[in-house]
Amino acid sequence: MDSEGLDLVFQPKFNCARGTVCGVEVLARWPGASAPWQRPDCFIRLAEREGLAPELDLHVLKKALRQLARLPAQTRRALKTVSINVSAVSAQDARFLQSVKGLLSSRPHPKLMFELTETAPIHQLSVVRKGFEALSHYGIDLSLDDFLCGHATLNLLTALPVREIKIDKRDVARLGTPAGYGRVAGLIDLARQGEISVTAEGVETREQWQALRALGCDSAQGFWLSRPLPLAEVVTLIGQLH
Ligand code: G
Ligand code: G
Ligand code: G
Ligand code: NA
Ligand code: MN
Repeated sequence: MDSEGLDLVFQPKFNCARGTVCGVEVLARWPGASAPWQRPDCFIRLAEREGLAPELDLHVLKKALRQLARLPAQTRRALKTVSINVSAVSAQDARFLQSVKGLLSSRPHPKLMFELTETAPIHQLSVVRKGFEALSHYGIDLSLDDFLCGHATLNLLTALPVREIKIDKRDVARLGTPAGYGRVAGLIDLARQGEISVTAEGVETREQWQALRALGCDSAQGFWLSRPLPLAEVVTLIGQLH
């Protein structure tokens, strides 16, 4: 895989109470590939199997920081927190963690959140914990992506310095049913008890957005709020909203 060829899109994240943009999630796209392989779901798993996930995640981080650095300072501040997806494979890779520290200690950077994705199991929890404790000194917060939908368990919530959980779009899609609503309410309660913030993903309807606001969810992403966009279009959107 030629990681130089990866494109980045940025999905705005909205504060549920205010309706304003409170961050962006960086999502990789592989433009040269045939249709299904353009989706990260496909190529991240391939990268994980081939041992390329740390390189890919580092490439995305570098490229995102480069793009963000070109923005005027005021615009950069308006983007608030920048979320980067980090494979569990990368989070267990000492060289990846070292490279991130090297990258961030050498230049100013935005407030970062690393979303630990559950596409691979975590065998070395202590490596991940020490890694994220070290990264917290560089202003990087840890988010658990697709919370309780993949390999990750409740155990991670207490074993790692978690600042955010992300409710997956599969759970958001079931908000309209009593059981689904109850599950999301439970996840939000759980986070509250740990003083962890909650972001819901995959909000596609006004009803879902309103339900999440009523439940006290902190922030949300989804096609109904904004699709993932090139960075310049996110800047335009923020200019229109704020
Ligand atoms: O953008 P899309 O919805 O297709 O993303 C699918 C999944 O791929 C998401 O769960 C996201 O976490 C993951 N993903 C997107 N970009 C990256 C990346 O740069 N690194 C890793 N590890 N995962 C990513
Ligand atoms: O779980 P993860 O962060 O990897 O998922 C992000 C993925 O979900 C990205 O591929 C993004 O393009 C996609 N996505 C973002 N908003 C929505 C939405 O409202 N509905 C659906 N179905 N997918 C979404
Ligand atoms: O509210 P209405 O359905 O007219 O929404 C128009 C567009 O504005 C939608 O596509 C949606 O993405 C966006 N939108 C709806 N509600 C909110 C909100 O509370 N905050 C922000 N920033 N955008 C919203
Ligand atoms: Na993510
Ligand atoms: Mn997710």
